[in-house]
Amino acid sequence: MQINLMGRALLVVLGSLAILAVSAGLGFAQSTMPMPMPMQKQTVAQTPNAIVIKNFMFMPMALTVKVGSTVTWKNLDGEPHTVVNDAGMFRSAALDQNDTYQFKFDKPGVYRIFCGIHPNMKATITVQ
Ligand SMILES: [Cu+2]
Repeated sequence: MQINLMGRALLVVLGSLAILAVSAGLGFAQSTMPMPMPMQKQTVAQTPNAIVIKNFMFMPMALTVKVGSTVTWKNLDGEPHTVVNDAGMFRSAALDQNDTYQFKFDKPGVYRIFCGIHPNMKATITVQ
């Protein structure tokens, strides 16, 4: 009986930890993605030529588009980010959460971009 009770107690403790972990995860998701915005997130996911900035990363990190395409960046982080081309062709203002930036690529080539605030954030757009 005692072993059974201890086993149950252990299960209860583990269950509580799992609930805590899940609620912590939800809290994090809500802080990076406010509730009124899920529709916009879907729109971005379905929009071709879109790069999402999330968790201090450009996603996708490599994107290939056709000449004449407009690429849209959207910052989902609570921290501001910028979109800067290393050749100086374009540079966004600081993008706050859910802000977007667009650039139209009229010439084929490989365009490297980074975040001016966090230069280790990089992505490459190939225009062909
Ligand atoms: Cu950044």
